Amino acid sequence: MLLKDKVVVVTGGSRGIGRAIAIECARHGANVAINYAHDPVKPGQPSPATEVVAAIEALGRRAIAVKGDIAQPETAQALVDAAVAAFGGVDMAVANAGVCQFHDFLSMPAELLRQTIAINLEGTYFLAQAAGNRMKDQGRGGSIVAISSISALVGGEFQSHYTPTKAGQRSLMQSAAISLGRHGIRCNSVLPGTIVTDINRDDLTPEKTAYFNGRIPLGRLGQPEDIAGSVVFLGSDLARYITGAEILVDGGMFVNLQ
Ligand code: RM4
Repeated sequence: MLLKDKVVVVTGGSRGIGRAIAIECARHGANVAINYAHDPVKPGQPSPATEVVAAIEALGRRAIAVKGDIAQPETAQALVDAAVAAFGGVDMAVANAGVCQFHDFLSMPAELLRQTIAINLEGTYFLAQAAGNRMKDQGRGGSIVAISSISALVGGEFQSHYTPTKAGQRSLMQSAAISLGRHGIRCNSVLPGTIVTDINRDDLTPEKTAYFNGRIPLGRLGQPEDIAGSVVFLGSDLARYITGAEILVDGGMFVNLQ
């Protein structure tokens, strides 16, 4: 119960890492507002956003799902406003929404570059700003966490549009930590390694999966649930003196040069 009665907002919270974070926060006692951009319905199944809300309610907590494109500045504000209306405030904001359409550098379309920056980096900026203002007005501190990546530290051949956004999120948390420290608002990053989600399902061929499993000291690719604990920790009072920092959650992949 590290987040008992806290209010958490999570962008991109209907699937993948965001979904696992939303549910783990609820397991630790939080009420949760998730943002999602798309909510495709498959016949006979609940939509992803509906499923996350139901999973949180099954844990005895409350949840709402708010649709919106996080690249638009007003989306983050609307998410914060919805959390305030439903649950009375915001204590933690998780900038998780992100895209990575793998693409060659020399032929990168300007549109794909700009869209990736708009969602991953600008979306994080707008959420930190909207949540930071609300937390400042509440006067009880808060925690902002960006879901960056191991790709903030290393390059990727087909990720030249994406790795700068991940480095940028980490840098943004450092600067925001300085601006918001005086209000008791902590800003940190989590850097996941390779986590199996919809974002990389096509990229992770059986051959690549076997290669990664061999390279990663802990012997396997990550699952979304492997990331959630570090986020709960950063939102909790256990992390009360941690700001402007980052946690690499990659099974040891980064340190294994060979
Ligand atoms: C990560 C890292 C992973 C990749 C995802 C899309 O940050 O580069 O290897 O699968 O991005």
